Amino acid sequence: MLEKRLAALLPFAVLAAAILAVPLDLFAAAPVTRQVTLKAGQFAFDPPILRVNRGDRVVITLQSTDVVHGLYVDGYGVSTRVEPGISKQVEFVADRAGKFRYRCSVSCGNLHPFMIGELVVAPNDTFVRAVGLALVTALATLFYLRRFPPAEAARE
Ligand SMILES: [Cu+2]
Repeated sequence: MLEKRLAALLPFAVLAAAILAVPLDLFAAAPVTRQVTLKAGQFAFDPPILRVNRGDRVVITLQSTDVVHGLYVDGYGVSTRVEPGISKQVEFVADRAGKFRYRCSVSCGNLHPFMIGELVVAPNDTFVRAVGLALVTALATLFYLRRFPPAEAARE
């Protein structure tokens, strides 16, 4: 009888797997353009952390508050340099989720190696998947209880 019960739940398992496997983009919030002004100064970036969602277009206006600085974003290969008084714009699509460091790429003083910030690209779909899985679990439970009521189970 166990096989029959498991077989009855199979469609739900398939549905749950589909929710996990479906491409990220279907669940993602509509991508937006993030305009950010990033100020580089000895020896930090302001803001030190940039948070975006996967799929967002990121437009960074880089400004220097003192000497010549650079910007290099790990994993995205974004690279530019900026002179004081002249802002520089770079843009890219944050198509990979994760944490990526951005660093100054122009030797700008003795603490230059510590001039590091962090780009956080959120996967942008976890919540929707969780809701989907919870719904499938609830449906499967209801279906299972109707199909195999506990009273009948005792007789088997
Ligand atoms: Cu620098």
